[in-house]
This record gives sequence, structure tokens and C-alpha cells, in this order.
Amino acid sequence: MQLGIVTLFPEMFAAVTEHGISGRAVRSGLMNLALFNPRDYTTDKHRTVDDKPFGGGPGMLMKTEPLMASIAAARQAVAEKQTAGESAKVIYLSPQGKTLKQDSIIDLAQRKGMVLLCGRYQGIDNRVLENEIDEEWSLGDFVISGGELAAMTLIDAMTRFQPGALGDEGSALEDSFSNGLLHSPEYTRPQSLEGIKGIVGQDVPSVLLSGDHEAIRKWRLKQSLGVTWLKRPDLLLAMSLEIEQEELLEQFKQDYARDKA
Ligand code: 9D3
Repeated sequence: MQLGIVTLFPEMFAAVTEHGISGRAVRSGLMNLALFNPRDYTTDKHRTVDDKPFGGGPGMLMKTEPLMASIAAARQAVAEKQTAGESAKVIYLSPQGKTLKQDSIIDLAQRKGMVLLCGRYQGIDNRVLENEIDEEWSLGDFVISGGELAAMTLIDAMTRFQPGALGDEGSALEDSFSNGLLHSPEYTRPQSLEGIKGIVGQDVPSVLLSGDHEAIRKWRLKQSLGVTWLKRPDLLLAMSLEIEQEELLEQFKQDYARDKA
């Protein structure tokens, strides 16, 4: 995937290009990031990248000419790496965008390339928005200081769907949310925490040590349904359960009521 990234803070992207799963995807050429800093497209002595909003008010906007020039450069860089006729969409990470969900990540991850525009200050001139931006995406209803962390979050999430990006780390399609449910609890060694930091009665559930794969599958599905019911009931309300799932969730609720009493 070819990404052209327009940002006043290109150094921040080392977080995704140099670390972890996304770092490996970049080193192997699976993900290619080309960074474009509007500051490099300024023409004044002070390399100004902000400007005052017409009508007054607090805060600044991104200065239009360097912004437009850097978007054009990013578009061209992505286009050059794509097949003839394909034109990359320009995505603006913005608090006013549609909220990203795992489904939208899966859709975006199928594309060959795109331009990501990271906003700073109070945003961009509305004419740039209307003429240059194809899609506007948000992380959710809270405020962060600029689009970079959102772009990096999107890049990380899309990387997980690139064929071969997840080695031993499993399959993106098996992650939480991909079946609409949260994942069941997981355990590692030691088998007993008795005597460690005063934790008592916290042994690994014996079914996980049983070697009975069908029993383990059922236990995990039951826990998955139960933990979703407890932590994210909104997810359960949005889906329709199969018979086995209904029964296992009912059992979980009964166990839960009994354990509480
Ligand atoms: C004054 C009203 N706000 C505009 C709707 C101000 C404002 C808040 C945050 C302007 C820019 C920003 C910077 N945020 C982002 O660039 C951003 C963001 C976010 O703040 N929350 C969730 N997702 C995103 S994606 C980009």
C-alpha cells in the first residue's frame, strides 16, 4: 500500500515506521510511506504554515498555499506508484469525520494507495476541504491536538490486513470485533499464582489444560459472549445470536448470578 502523508510533524511517523508490526511491514515494503511537509512548500522567509481565520476568533488555520501544494505533491507521489488510471483518494483525519470502525478499516485496507492529510491548529480552509478532500474520518468523539496520531492509528490498523503483515501474531480476521464479540480471557504461565502477591484462588481454568479442543472451543465462546455482555452490551444488542451462542450466554448469565450471590 502506497501512502502519501501530508503533515507538519513528519518525525512523529517514526512511531509506525520503526516499531512493531507496522515497522516490519514498512521494512519489507508491504507499506510505503512518503511524507510531505507543507513547511517545505512555503515561499516566505519564515516558512509560515499557519494563517488567521477570516472573521476573527481564537486559533489559526493551516495556511492554504503550502497545504494545497503539499497535497498535490502527495497525490502525484502515490499516483506514480499505482497502475495507470487509478487515482488515490485524499483522506482528511478530522474530528468532524465519520468514526472509524473495524469494518471501515477493512474497506480502506483493500486500497492500493491513498493520501492522508493530518490537520493541525483549528483545521483547514473550507474550500480546500470541498475541493481536495474525498473522505473525512475521525477516531471518535474526543479531542486530540492534530491528525497525526489518527493517521498513525489508521495506518497501524490497515497494516494488520495486508497479506503477510501478521506473522506469528495471528490473523486480523480473528481479532476482537471481527466476529462482533470481544475475545475470551487468555492465560499464560504460571499455572498457579498462589503465593504470588497475595493473589488467591486464581488458577488457570482447568478446561484450558484438558486438551479437549471441543470443550475449549465451547468455553471460549461462552466467555467471549459473557465478557461482551458485561463490558460491551451495545455490541450484543446489534447482532443476532445463533442457537448455541444463545444457550452459552444464558449459561454464563446463570453462572454469573450464582457467583455473585
Ligand atoms: C473548535 C472546535 N474544534 C473543531 C471541530 C476544534 C478542533 C479540535 C481538534 C480542531 C482540530 C482538532 C484536531 N483534531 C484532529 O485533527 C483529529 C481528531 C480529533 O480531535 N478527535 C478524533 N479524531 C480525530 S482525527 C483528527
